[in-house]
Amino acid sequence: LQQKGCVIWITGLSGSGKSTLACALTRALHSQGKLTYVLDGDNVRHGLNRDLTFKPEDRAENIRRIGEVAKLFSDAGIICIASVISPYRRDRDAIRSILPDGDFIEVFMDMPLRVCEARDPKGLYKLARAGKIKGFTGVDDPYEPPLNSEIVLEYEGDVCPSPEVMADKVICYLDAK
Ligand code: GGZ
Repeated sequence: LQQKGCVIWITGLSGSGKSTLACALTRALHSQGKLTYVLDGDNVRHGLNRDLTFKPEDRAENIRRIGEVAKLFSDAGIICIASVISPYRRDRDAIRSILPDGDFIEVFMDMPLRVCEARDPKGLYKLARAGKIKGFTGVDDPYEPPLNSEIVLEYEGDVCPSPEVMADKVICYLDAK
């Protein structure tokens, strides 16, 4: 086998750019001939996880299932990219603990809430502020930032790096390993 699998776990607020990064990362890895698979929280919630709500215990189950599936891909030698809010530290650490050392690479989209909220690509923050969505992460539900993620992507000065630049940082990390 040419390739070793791993799990790249992208965590952060809604609108922080997780899915966009997952997409850019996949493109970049494909161009190097690498096999990848993206598990996106929002997509998986339409199929495998359509029985789950956004209550803490359902978020935990969402993350547990995505983590288990990601592990299967990783075992098969595929680079699995999970883009999920995964707001609770405990849930993320549980995935880390089921993977071999070094195979869980946590990427923290450290974008300020005001920026995510200003982007509001689906208008969900607006609905949450209006009380039409309850328990929205960052508004009236918690987000626990990672304490020692492998990679932190943040504003440089006051600009957000492009998805390609962010993807490059992740790839540099993978290459260095
Ligand atoms: C957070 C919510 C909520 C609530 C709907 N809280 O930015 P999006 O729209 O496209 O992606 C978000 C998605 C979050 O799913 P995850 O599986 O990543 O969440 S978690 O890890 O917490 O289980 C958002 C939308 O669903 N969405 N309601 N209340 N995000």
